[in-house]
Amino acid sequence: MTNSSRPLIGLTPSHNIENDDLSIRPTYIRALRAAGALPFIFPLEISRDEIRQLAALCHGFLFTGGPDPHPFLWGEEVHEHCGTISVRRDQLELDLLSEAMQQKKPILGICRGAQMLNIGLGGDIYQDIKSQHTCSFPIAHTQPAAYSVPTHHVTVADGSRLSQICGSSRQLAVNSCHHQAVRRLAPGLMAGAVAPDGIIEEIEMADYPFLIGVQWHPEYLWENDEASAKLFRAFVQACQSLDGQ
Ligand SMILES: [Mn+2]
Repeated sequence: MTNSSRPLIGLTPSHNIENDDLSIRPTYIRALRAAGALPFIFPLEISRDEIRQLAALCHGFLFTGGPDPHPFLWGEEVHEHCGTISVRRDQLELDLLSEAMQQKKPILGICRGAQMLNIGLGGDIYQDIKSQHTCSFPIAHTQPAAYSVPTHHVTVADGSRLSQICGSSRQLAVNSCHHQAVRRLAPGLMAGAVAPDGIIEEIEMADYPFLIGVQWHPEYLWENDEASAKLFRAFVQACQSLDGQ
């Protein structure tokens, strides 16, 4: 990669199962470009060999937000409050995770993306926090405010990659637009941030170039929130430093 070229980051698309359209929220594109990357979107109609070929061109991967993974992936029946499922998107993301990790390339997961990292590595998720997770003060994880407004806090774990990236603050104020969440952590992952109700809001792998999943949406916060901007910059820097390996 020359000095003038930006690290190429492959994003997983949203899949509308009604009309088969693929889409991407421009907030992801803006956040990555502001951090110095060149983003593009993966197709769904693609073979495993083609995923490997495209992945080899990428410097990093962003697993984006979206609706609900198929519970068969972790051996559960579909809960009555599980949302829309795209089997083809699930499959792309599981295949891409496998290829990305074989190539030891940086990975960032956001919301559903974080959950897919955990599922792909052998963990599982709550299909519906409200129905499956009880506590004395339930937090509004589906927030009653615009996505650009933080509505709950997370406590960052000492010694986590997230704490190195975000600096001194042990508490981060985050937005929250999810009804599912990581339940059982996959082997090799740790919780780098937890909400006051005990919901895991960040996962990371210590023994890997860069693998972080956040349950919140930093792509709606980075313009006014230094911790979110730092997260995107750290991800893109990890993609850049891969060059020459
Ligand atoms: Mn939340």
